[in-house]
Amino acid sequence: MKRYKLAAIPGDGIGPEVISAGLQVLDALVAYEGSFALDVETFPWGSDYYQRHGVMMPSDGLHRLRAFDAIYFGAVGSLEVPDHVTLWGLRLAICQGFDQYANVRPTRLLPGIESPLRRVAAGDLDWVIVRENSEGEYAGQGGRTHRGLPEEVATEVSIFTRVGVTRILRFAFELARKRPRRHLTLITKSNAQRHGMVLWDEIFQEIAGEFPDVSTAKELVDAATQRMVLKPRSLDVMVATNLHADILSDLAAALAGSLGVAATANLNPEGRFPSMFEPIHGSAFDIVGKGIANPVGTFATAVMMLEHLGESAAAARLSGAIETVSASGVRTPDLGGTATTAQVTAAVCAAIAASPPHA
Ligand code: GGG
Repeated sequence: MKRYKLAAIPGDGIGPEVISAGLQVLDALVAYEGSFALDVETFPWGSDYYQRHGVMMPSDGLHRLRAFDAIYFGAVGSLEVPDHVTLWGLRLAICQGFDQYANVRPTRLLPGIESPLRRVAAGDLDWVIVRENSEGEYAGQGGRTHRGLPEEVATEVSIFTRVGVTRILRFAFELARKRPRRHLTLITKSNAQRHGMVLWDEIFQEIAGEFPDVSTAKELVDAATQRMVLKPRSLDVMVATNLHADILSDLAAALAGSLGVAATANLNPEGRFPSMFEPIHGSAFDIVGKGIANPVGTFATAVMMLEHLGESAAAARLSGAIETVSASGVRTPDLGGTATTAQVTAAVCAAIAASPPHA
């Protein structure tokens, strides 16, 4: 029997609630499949850890995670610790430390969920946003001088390297090639940002020649937002910088009903380091402890993780169970329902147990 080592980092806010739900569903899946096992170790890193130790994770944190096959991450962000400290101390420390340069964010309308867009049916909204995840606006370059004085200066420098841009664009083309529509939209702001964004345009043009089977389009990020709202069917795979794609994927999730259903994978595609899987939502302080956090994004994240591990049959079963429960109307309040996290989790576990065995 195959055994996978899984590091769980529930993190902050509703992170522990949704990761606990995700692990329950994974347990149900493992029990049903019987062909693989997950050895889970949970790491109590995050803002509470910071309050006690002054760091979001210990200095040997990456070294300890290195031996795992995958990382299952909840959320980061707290009312007590500044956001830039929590983000850089944990999520970005792992993404950048493990060179997880490809952040994949699929969005699809689940059965029974109504989009806030009028006249949008399930097949109309089926996108994957590829977010560059190692540099760009998140390069961490810049600084502040003359603090507190009227002359104070702050710089936030975006770094775009040929290596970084080439590898994410090639990744996006490869991904687009595997989808039925084979269409890739490059999203930049190369009219205003005339250095880095023009480099993206040029490299995109160069690489497109290697993928004659993938149709392409280019869109400025502002225009992309209205295309997503007004002509959702015209989009398939989108690729954009770290910041642009982060913003676009929140919009995408909202158009699919709720941030609570959206999943993401932070991939080191070459497998030199473990990859990390997380719901795209943050810690959602407003609902912590109420038992109503939507666990569907964390379940969909588990689907991506199982696919990454090579457990495609289990991934398909879990995906089917999520759809069954979504169609049945068992939903948390963010989707207009009245179910609790525990009720959605129990319904997905029951749907797994009731699913037909593999042919
Ligand atoms: N599970 C995703 C998460 O916790 N995100 C927190 C956050 O603030 N992310 C901002 C970013 O990654 O750009």
